[in-house]
Amino acid sequence: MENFKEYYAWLQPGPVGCSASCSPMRPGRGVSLREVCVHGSEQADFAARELRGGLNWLAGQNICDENSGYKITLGLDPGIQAQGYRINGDGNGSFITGADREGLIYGVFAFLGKVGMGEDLPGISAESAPVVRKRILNHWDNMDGSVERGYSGKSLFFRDGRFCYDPSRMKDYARLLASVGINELSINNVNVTDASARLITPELLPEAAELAAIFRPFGVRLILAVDFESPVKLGGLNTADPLNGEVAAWWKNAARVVYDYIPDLAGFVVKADSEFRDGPAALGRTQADGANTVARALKDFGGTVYWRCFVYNCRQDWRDAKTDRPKAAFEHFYPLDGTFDENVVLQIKNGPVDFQVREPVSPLFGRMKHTKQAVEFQITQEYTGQQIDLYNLAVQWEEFFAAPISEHRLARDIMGKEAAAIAGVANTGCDGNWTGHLLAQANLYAFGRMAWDPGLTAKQVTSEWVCRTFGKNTEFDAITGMMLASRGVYEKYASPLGLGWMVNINHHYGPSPEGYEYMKWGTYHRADNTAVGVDRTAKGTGFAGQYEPWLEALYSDVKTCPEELLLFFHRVRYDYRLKSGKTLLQHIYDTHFEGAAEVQAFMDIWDSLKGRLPQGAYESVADRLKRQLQNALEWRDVVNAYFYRKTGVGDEMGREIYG
Ligand code: GCV
Repeated sequence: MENFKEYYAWLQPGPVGCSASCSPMRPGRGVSLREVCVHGSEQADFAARELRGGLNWLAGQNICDENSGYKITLGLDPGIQAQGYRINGDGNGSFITGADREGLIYGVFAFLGKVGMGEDLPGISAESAPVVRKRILNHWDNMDGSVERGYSGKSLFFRDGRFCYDPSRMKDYARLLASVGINELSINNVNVTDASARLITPELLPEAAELAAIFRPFGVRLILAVDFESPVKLGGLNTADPLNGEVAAWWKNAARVVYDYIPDLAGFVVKADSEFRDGPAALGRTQADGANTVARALKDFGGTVYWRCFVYNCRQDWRDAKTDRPKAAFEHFYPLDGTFDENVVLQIKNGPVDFQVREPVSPLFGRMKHTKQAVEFQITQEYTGQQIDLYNLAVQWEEFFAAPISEHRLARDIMGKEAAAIAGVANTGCDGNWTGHLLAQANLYAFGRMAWDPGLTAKQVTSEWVCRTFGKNTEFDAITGMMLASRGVYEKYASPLGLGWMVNINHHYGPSPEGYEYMKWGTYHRADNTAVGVDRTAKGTGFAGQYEPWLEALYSDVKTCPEELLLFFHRVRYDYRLKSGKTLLQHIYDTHFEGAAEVQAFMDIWDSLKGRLPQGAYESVADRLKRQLQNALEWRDVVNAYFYRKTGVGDEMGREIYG
């Protein structure tokens, strides 16, 4: 594995990407990559170049590419479902056929992926098309180079108020994203600043257009985050009221300018009426008024408005036990179902609160039947270990897709239907390996793969990533195993039974059981000396009533509520017996001891692979695991001490709890 570089992520060069037993130089049936030649029509030009480059990369030298040997033919077939591809082959050659240019590129990357994993060239056959047409990566990058909730170094795009990037690295990034099917990319933070608001002005648009040109051939279209207040801040108007004619005209003109520079811009993403940002509600208008005005400006250019539903009161009084933050998005948006324009997509966080380790599916999914929606996941690990702790998000996303949204439908069932898009907040930055923690690359990989096909399992995508990154080797199944376990382990030491929010304030790493308890953010667990959790049934805040009756009933009964969400929906006494027979309190103690011990077990597994993995990769992950253990021990001791102090009841097994 001497050519291994973390930077190459899952696109490692072939002789490195595979162990000796599956060298792609001899993929089988006598076909050597060197003997391959690539053919394609003019329309297939870019894809053919990528394929040649990819094969050279995998072969470790240039393929012969003469009109002889094993021929790979690229072509288009509009009969295939949009963005889809088909790959087949016979003894003499392979055919990669795309529905369109995008589909062809995806076909090429799928083919290269399979070669990289050691499949025989003639045997490679596949047919696939994305379930969800828009697969979006949202960067929260600021123009000063910082990244909100970024754990992988500085911004890939900006520095000191300007665009600043290495074009060849940017091309590698575009390739990485396209290789997992990501086709839209917003580059700036939804918390738009005065500096980034100017991205839609001629001052910065020429540079934005240059960036768009790098991503375009890879089928990745840019999105810009815009400020709802732009008509005031940029246009000098005295209001941003979406029903004001001048405001609507301002947006139309702004859109015309933007599309002059970037004719294929995918659209704008907007965070309004959220976390101190103004929006239509602040002006007495609805979210539909706001979204539709911007959407009408983009319509003629084929653009979409991604309107975020993260609208809630972030100035709540903790004494007010009636207002319940998870209810907010539904209250604002559900009554407006059917009133949004065709080119509005409501971007809804996967859960009703804010990317916690465990939340139910947002009740908006499935209930808004006449409005296009995007699921928003957080790939960057804000609440899930910040790319210090190992946390494989594919497991969480698989659970999301498999969760019921009504009696007869799972979240997966609306993907590609009401859910027209899947967006993920990026976990990438300027760090050499893109994601800080090497194993966090798997989260970006899984995001793209699962947005393409929400039916994929965490096991499939994680083992694929391990194989493509480290090579095909059964010993590496242990890596897949620990990655798949990692979400559960983190949950054990960080967040009992759907409680969430016991994090340190602001930066959100490490434990602080009452960090948010008396704050304005609406995130309370209300632990006292007899019970903990929030009653969100009809007897409590009524949040459960936002689901369809069947689901409301399921969540509202303490006996049928999934135990992992127990404290999200119920206020439960510490002596309540869980299905295991343990008391709630003992369960909390046990899981915290187990979680920390399981991190130690991860370290042992990783240690056992020393010498089999590239040294640098081994060391960088070993170092993160060491830091994770410190974090897990801190969580264990702080949370256990907290509940011990509340209850005065010790651990049944007599383990040390700091009183
Ligand atoms: C971009 C959370 C994060 C914020 C983020 C916000 C959002 O509250 O802590 O950093 O802001 O979500 O999704 O808009």
